[in-house]
This record gives sequence, C-alpha cells and structure tokens, in this order.
Amino acid sequence: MSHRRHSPPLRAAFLACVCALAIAGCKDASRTGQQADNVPKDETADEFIARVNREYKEMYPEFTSSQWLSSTYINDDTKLLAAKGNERFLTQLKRWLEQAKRFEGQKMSPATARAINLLKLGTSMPPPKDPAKLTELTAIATDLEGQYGAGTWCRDKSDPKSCRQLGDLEEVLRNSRDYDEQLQAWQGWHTIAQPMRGEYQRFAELVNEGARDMGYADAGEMWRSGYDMSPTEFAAETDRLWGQVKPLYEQLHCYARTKLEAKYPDKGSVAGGLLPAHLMGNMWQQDWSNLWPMLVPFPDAGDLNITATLEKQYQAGLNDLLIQENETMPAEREADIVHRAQLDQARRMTERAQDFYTSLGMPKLPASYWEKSQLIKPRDRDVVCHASAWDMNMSGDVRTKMCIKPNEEDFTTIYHELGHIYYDLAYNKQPPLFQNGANDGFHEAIGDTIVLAMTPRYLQSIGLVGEQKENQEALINSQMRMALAKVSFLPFGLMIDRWRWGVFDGSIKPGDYNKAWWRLKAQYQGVAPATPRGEEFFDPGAKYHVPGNTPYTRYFLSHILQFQFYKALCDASGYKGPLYACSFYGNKVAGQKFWAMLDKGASQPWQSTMRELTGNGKLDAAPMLEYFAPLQTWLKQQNEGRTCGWTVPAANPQAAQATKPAKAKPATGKS
Ligand code: X8Z
Ligand code: ZN
Repeated sequence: MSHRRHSPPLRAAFLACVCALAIAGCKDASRTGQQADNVPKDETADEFIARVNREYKEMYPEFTSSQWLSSTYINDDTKLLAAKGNERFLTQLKRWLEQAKRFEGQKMSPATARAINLLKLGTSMPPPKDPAKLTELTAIATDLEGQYGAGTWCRDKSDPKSCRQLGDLEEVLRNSRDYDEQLQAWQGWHTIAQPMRGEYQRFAELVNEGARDMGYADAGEMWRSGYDMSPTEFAAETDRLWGQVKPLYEQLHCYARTKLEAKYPDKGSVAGGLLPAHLMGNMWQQDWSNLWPMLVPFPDAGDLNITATLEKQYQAGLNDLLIQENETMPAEREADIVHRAQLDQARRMTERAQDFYTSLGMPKLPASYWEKSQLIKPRDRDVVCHASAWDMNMSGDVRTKMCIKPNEEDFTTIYHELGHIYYDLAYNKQPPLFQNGANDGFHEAIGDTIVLAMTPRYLQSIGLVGEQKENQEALINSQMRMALAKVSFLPFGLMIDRWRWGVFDGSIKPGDYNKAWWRLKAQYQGVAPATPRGEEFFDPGAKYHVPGNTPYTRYFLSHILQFQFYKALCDASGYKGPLYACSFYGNKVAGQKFWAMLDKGASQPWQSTMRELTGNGKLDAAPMLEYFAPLQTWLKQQNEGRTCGWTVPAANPQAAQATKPAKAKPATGKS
C-alpha cells in the first residue's frame, strides 16, 4: 500500500476520506444519532480489516489522481487539491487507527494482526491528531515538493534566459569536466533549497507530533519500524551491512581520488582526503558513472558507451522526421519535431526495458500505461521530473513519470521503474493492505536486479554496445561500470536517513542542519564541498527525497538485496559460471521464481519471502562482494602504496554527536 508512488512525496498509501461514504450520506453523526463513521457495532477484527480493505480501494483513485495531477502540472490549484487529497487520506487513516484500538489484545487471525500493523505504518507522514495541524502538515508537504519540482536557478536574476532547472544543471555535471563550470552548476542548484529550511523544520515538528500520537518516540522510529524486527534491531542491521561493504567503497574512493588529483592538480581533493562534491559527475555524489572517461581502467579494452548509442538513435529518429519537412520551417514547428523525436526515443527505451520483463514471461504493460505515463518533460509547465512509478487504482492503471533523456542513467532508471510497476501488477490480487513490497527495500530492488543482468553480452545482443571482448581487461572495465553506479551509492544510501533520524530524534538541531549534513557526507561518503556551506544554506533540501519525504534507507537495503536476488535468479536459471557474468534474460524459470516472490506482496514477513527466493532469510552483502571480487582485487593492486581513507574534519561536539547513528528507542511492540 504505502508505496503506490514509489519515490514521490507523500506516499500516503492509504487514501484520503472514504469518499464513497460521503456520497452514501456521510452525515454529521451528532445530528443523525448514528455511530460516527458508520462503524458496524459488532464487527470482528477480521471484518474490520475486510472493510478497511474495501474502503481503501474505493477511495484510492481519487487520492492518486490528485497527487498525479500536482506532480505533472505544478501550480497553486493542483497543489491545493493534492494537499486536500492527502489530508482526507490521513484523516481517514486516523479514523481507522482509532477504530482498530477496539481489537487490541484480542484474538484474531495472523493475517488480520499483520494487516493492522501495516495500517499503522501506512504512511511516512504520520498525521497529528489535531486537525488544524494536519491541514498545515499536508500544505507544507505539497509545497516543499512543488518547490523542488519547480526549482530554478538564474545566473542573472534579471535575465530569464540565464535560468536553469535541475535537468540542465545535471547535464553540466554529466558532460563538463571544467572545475569552475561544475562548481557553478552545483552551487546554482543548491540555491533552490535555501527557502525550504523553515518549512522543513516545521514539517519535522508536525510529523513527530503525529508519530508520538501514534505511540512512537518520533517519526524516525516509526520509519524504522517497518521491517518485521524492532527499530533498534533494524538500525543495527544497517550498521552491520555497512561494515560488510565499507572496505570495497574505500578502495573505490581511493582509486577515484587518485584520478581526480591527477586531473585537477591541487584541487582534486579537499583537506583530509575528501572528494570535492561538485566533481563527481552527480549532484549528490551518489552515482559516479559520469566519470567513466576519467576512471575507465582500460580505455582500449572495448567500448561500453551506451549513452553514445542512445544519442545516435535519437539523432537518427530526429533526422528521419526532419527529412520530411521543408527546410524553411518555422522555429515552432522545429521545436514540435524535436519534442516528437524525444518522445519516440523515450518510448523506444521504455519498450526495450519492457522486453526484458516479458522475456521472463511477465505480461506486456497495459495500453493505458503508454497513453497515461509521462515519459518526457512537458514544454509548457513545471513538473516533478524525479522518476516515479504509480499504481493509480490497484486494478491495472499503472504509470511512470519521468523526464527521460537518451543517456545510460535514464535508461537504467526505466528498468528500475518498471520493477515497481511489475511488483504492483503482480500483487494486485492481494488485499489492498498487503499490496506493497515485502519491505520497501524489496520494492526498490526489483528493477535493479534486472539491471544487474544487463551484462555486456546482453547490451551487445540488443545493439547498445559494440563487439565485446572476453578478457581480464574487459571484465575489469565492466565491473568498474557497475561499481560506479552501485558501490559509490552505498554510503549515500545510508547518510540521508542518518540525517533525518537525527533531525527527528532531536540530536540534530535546526541551527545545525547543514553542518550535520556535511559531517555525515564526510563520515560516510568521504565527500566535502569545495566552498563553505554555512547555515544560510539548506543542502539536504536539494535532494528530492527530503522535500518529497521519501524514506531513503530503502535504497541502501535495495543495493544489498538486489545482489541476493540476482544470485538466486541466476541459480534458478541453471547458470553455473562466475556471478558477474550471469544474465537470466529470456529465462522463464527465473521469471516464474521472481513473479512468485512479487505476487506475495506484503502478505508475510519479508524474511519468509526472502527465504523462499534465496534460501536465506537474512540480509547479506556476501553476494555483492562475490560479484565485485575481481574488481576489489584489482583496486587493491592499484591503490598499493597509497594512503587510502579520509579524515572527517573536526567540528563542534554537537555536530559530532549527530554523526552517530541515531539511537533507536526500545521497541514499542509496534514492529
Ligand atoms: O529515487 C529513485 C528512483 C525512484 S524510487 C528513481 N532512486 C534513488 C535516487 O534517485 O536517489 C533510485 C536510486 C536511488
Ligand atoms: Zn524506486
């Protein structure tokens, strides 16, 4: 449930008000003498959950429509509707939770007990009891996401032509290796978050109040309660996993720093051996793939330039359209044609991703997917470009929202998003409260498991890369390509929620928001800004998931889980060689095994679902380490004789405390 919009803001899961009730005569109970909310008097717990499931599904499309509209057409009207839609949903959630209290301590089926617990965790935005505060909360949430989506930086405030949005600024980081140009793009984007600080502070107060009203110590503890173990155990699990993979990250960090120092003499690292934030080819340093030309281990060992091929495909499509036109066509017509060619290319890329899923025996996407999705950035309005997948009605109206460009990053993101969509489609037969991932990390890992199976051989077979050599150098290249996306991500996947857990539990104070952020960036990622970032900035707000209120530890989990899933599916397909060379493309046995996991949804603890697929009910980074073993050996050789690692700059004791993983409070019995 809580995931229908995977990544987007409120992820409210359940919906707003039971609007069907309103139509059927949702009258003021005090005047009619009826019991409030039309709750049947002698309802059993099982009947209660059956009713919630029914009401939930009924109200759902109205809620998702309001959210879809405000994400794909940002203006004051759609923001109002989205805030109200969310408010109605959260009000209804509060009602259901109130009603559920009757059954505390009573005997009920395990499925019903599970459903009631999932109901409590049905939102990442716990609603305060006070209706006025709930109204305030949903308005802030919608506004923060809208600010992010419409975020624009103008180099010269008096010249609209100098204005740039995230996509353009990311393009600079992707392509330019000029130190100052990158710095300007990076700083420019981060200005958009400055006005969010006050609202974010209030947002944190309000969700904390909601979490306390629901019996949690704070919103962070509530977020950590969705993993079929206590919040304390969960926090410890993430530390354990980070301990497993940290040595690999440190080797990659060391290698990258050497290359950066060679490329930018005296400026390739910051004091203490940290990597300059604006030089990593990515706004948040979470994916270093764009540094490929600088970091490629063996430049002559074969070509893996997917972006070049995608761009060529786009250009060819554009030329085909232009050839049919008059040379003297007006500029407007040309802009239409360019737009058309971009859409065609985005469709081609999406069809290619769909093909992987259907090769496993999964169904084609419904026609409505192609009609209703937003594949590219509209020209006439602001939208939230951050990619997301939506289940609009739990009955097949699935969509993705992206601003696809012909590059490798977006290409793999489409595979990622379709993972969400196929999960949605697979568990649509489950009762609504079980229509969710086994945990949120599972939801994020499905598409990425497929991405791991996009081996050089697969890419060659679909014509995206040229003839592939099979030798040690080509292997290290292909491992580096994966590592720049997957290994570089790991500490980032942890640090965002380390920051939010600290904000929510009060160990990070509003006056230290930025300081604590950069301290965590330094501690986990070994990254630092090249210029001072004082409290006049609010750098966390420049990453979608903070204004969008999407919990982030899910992505860290996913980066561990996807290697576990990948290994299990390779085994299922009968594959025998080294893990990194396996692709289960076209293998129906693997496909069936995958689908069997997806259609379970959240109906049982994730550990059981995991055991059914992999034979092991625990999170484990061993498959990831097995996958990257050749690269890790190679990196160690490259780094020999160098001093690897980095030192976190000293800061005042308050900020230092914020770097400790937020201490989770004792279990409240809610997990
Ligand atoms: O937000 C996403 C997806 C949507 S769930 C595009 N991801 C994280 C990010 O972009 O920060 C995928 C990887 C990490
Ligand atoms: Zn996702």
